[in-house]
Amino acid sequence: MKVALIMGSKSDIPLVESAIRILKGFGVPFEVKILSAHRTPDDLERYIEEAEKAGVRVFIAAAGGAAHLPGVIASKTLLPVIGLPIKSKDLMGFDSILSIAQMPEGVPVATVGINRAKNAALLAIQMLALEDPSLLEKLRDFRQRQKEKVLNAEVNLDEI
Ligand code: RP5
Repeated sequence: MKVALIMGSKSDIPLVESAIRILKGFGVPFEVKILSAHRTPDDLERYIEEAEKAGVRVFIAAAGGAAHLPGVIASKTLLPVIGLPIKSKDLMGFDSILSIAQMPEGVPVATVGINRAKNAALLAIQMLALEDPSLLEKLRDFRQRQKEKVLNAEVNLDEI
């Protein structure tokens, strides 16, 4: 297992699915858990230890609202933590992104945009690719396909 993807609540699943698809697509071994910094703090702590022992190299933590999950994970491990802010009902995710990004000095969390689950997965893969040439190759192909999609896109003036 290389990536541990943790989300704070079952309600986050739909917004995390695109990260799961990317990790699957790149063939990265990963595990997904629902654990909360506030509702299951002891289980979270135990899981972080287990994940480290199981060979996890990077954590992705998705959370909305007060969104303390990524920061709490970062406080318990020296592995990199990518924080994925989930759009909240009341404050549209501004609370989530600010909470995740504004970590105190000394305990960083790499924060992606609100609901940018795909980017969280890609960033994790880029980290793993530092020591894995085959993953790097897959990332090159991904970027190439992305580039071709943009260059092949056409504006149909009849449809406007
Ligand atoms: C956070 O609070 C979760 O990550 C979720 O985004 C948000 C709301 O959780 P629920 O009240 O839906 O369980 O902990």
